[in-house]
Amino acid sequence: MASAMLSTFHACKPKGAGAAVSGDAAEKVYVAPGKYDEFYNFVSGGFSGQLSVYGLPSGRLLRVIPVFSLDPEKGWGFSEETKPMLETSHGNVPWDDLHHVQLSKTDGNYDGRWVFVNANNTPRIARVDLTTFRTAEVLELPNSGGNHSSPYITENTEYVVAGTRFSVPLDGESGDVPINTFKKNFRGTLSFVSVNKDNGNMELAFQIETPGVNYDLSRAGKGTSHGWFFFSTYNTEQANTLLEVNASKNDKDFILAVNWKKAEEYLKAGKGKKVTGLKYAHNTYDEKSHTAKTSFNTETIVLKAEELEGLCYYIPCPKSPHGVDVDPTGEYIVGSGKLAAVIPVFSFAKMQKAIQEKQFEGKFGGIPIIKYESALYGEVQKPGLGPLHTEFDGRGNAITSFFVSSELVKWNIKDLKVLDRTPTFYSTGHLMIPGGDTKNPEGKYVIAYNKITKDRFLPTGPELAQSAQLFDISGDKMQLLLDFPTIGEPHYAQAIKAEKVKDKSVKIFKIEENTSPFVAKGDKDARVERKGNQVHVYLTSIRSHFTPDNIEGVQLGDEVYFHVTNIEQDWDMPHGFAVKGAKNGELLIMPGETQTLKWVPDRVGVFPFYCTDFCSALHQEMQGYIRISKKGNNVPLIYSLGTNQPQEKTN
Ligand code: K7E
Ligand code: CUA
Repeated sequence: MASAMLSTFHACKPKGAGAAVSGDAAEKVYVAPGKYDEFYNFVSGGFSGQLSVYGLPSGRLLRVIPVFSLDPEKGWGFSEETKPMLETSHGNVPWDDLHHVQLSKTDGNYDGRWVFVNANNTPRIARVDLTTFRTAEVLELPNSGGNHSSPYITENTEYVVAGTRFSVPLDGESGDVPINTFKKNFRGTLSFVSVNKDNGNMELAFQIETPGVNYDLSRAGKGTSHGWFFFSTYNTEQANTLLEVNASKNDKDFILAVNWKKAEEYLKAGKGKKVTGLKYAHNTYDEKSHTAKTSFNTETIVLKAEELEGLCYYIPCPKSPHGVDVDPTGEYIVGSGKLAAVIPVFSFAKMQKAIQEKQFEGKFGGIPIIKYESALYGEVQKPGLGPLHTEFDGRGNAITSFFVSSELVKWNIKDLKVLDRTPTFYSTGHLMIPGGDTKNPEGKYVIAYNKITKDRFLPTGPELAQSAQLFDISGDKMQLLLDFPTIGEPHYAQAIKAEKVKDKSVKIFKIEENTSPFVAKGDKDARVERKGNQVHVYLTSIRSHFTPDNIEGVQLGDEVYFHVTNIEQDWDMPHGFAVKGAKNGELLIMPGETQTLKWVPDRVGVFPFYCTDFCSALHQEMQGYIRISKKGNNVPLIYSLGTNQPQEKTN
């Protein structure tokens, strides 16, 4: 039994793997040199911990935005200013696993302000600002382990929501319990993070505590179902070992429907329990001082699902559902059971009626279970093997990705008939239609994000790039247009019309607005100061020199802080900074910005520093020296530019 089930879990290679694309495909993805793409495509980097940005339809990589991992291309996590962004209650975490991408929404459509992403391993949500394409904020989540059904957002970005993948003993209690007491001691939490409408700032508004299961994915209701949130669950068996067998026993797991408007009422009525003694990090990056800071929160408010009537309901859903997706109207909720032979589509209206008429089939952990048939709109029959995720084309159709049978399948939401299927290469995870989770999808393309590429690209050793495959969906048949490799593993992705973002892009930081305590706004501010064993070097950089470029009088045992201000006020004119032997990497500094490299010299000598970003014809001249002397010597602290000329005679 178990082995038969397991074998279905491995991907099979579709027939026609070498299928040629049709003649006009190249034309449809060709973006002429110097022309812009129509969409920005934000693609999760999976185990890379980063978010990458591609143009569509060209598939050109435009940028990798560092979020949860160190990034030497951007200096992210290396400069003193950015280090706090990786801070957590566990200390500085240099690498995480990013799965899901959510563009901010107003009235159920993308508004082009922010992108939210999740860190799976050490549970966090980040907000990326789409004026700078930089991470502006990171919030750690307490009482969570494996932040996977995250960071899905409500239709006006009222909340960013995160369900814990792993149920765990809660942080406020002793976690020192036998693992096989899962049923008794392990709890699930759903975190509702509020987002400030003006500046995007996140705050953990409340958490809902539920019986211990695994939460996989989630989606907000919209339109008719606005005010509700849906979470897929698996491991309702509450197993704590060999889950591939033990969490696949139940014929049906659940979709948990949460009435978050009701949660707000309960909070107002004082039904939330304040939990103290927690510790979770909140990191913010200020673009005026170009500096991040970390603060730690200690409290949250918890609503207990089983004690609050009308807050939560379970809907049975076949076989360990992965994705749960809501159509553009908000009426249809699609559950994708990884091991199921059908795709169930639930009706929000029927679900509401079932609640009113108490059409329940008992309770799970104190929460009512709505009868499957009472909430079911219908089932898509024989769709494929291993359905994972569904997006919507805005013309009444859904497209579902299939991992095991490696295909995309298009079906009609009303009559649940399969309309078209196309092979993918191979083992598609998420898929994405631009605007595919909004009220108004742009049903022009679908992209399959594939786990395996095998023979699709030139071999590059044991690991091949994961890939995205772009299909035209404007006609009846899906038409493959393009393969392009991705950074890391693409899980979810979203795409937005370029014009909603591009003109808001920041080009420079105004030097007069720079409030860094370490700024040098011009050469007159450039200087070197000693404070005990700390030496602070305030450098400016401009094409093509640093001020100062000769520094002497630093001793072994000193800590040197290079505060480099790029005083250029020109778009696309960064300077870099590197000093020999620096164990902490390098810097890359944007126009008008100040960044700091901490350097602890480990030997006596003269060490060159230089600009790492080819910035002008005289970039190779953009260099300097710092002299390190023995501790306790009497070399005076001096610094200069252009005056420390060569000695006539050497001795
Ligand atoms: Cu890759 Cu959304 Cu983490 Cu499905 S999840 S594939
Ligand atoms: Cu500055 Cu090269």
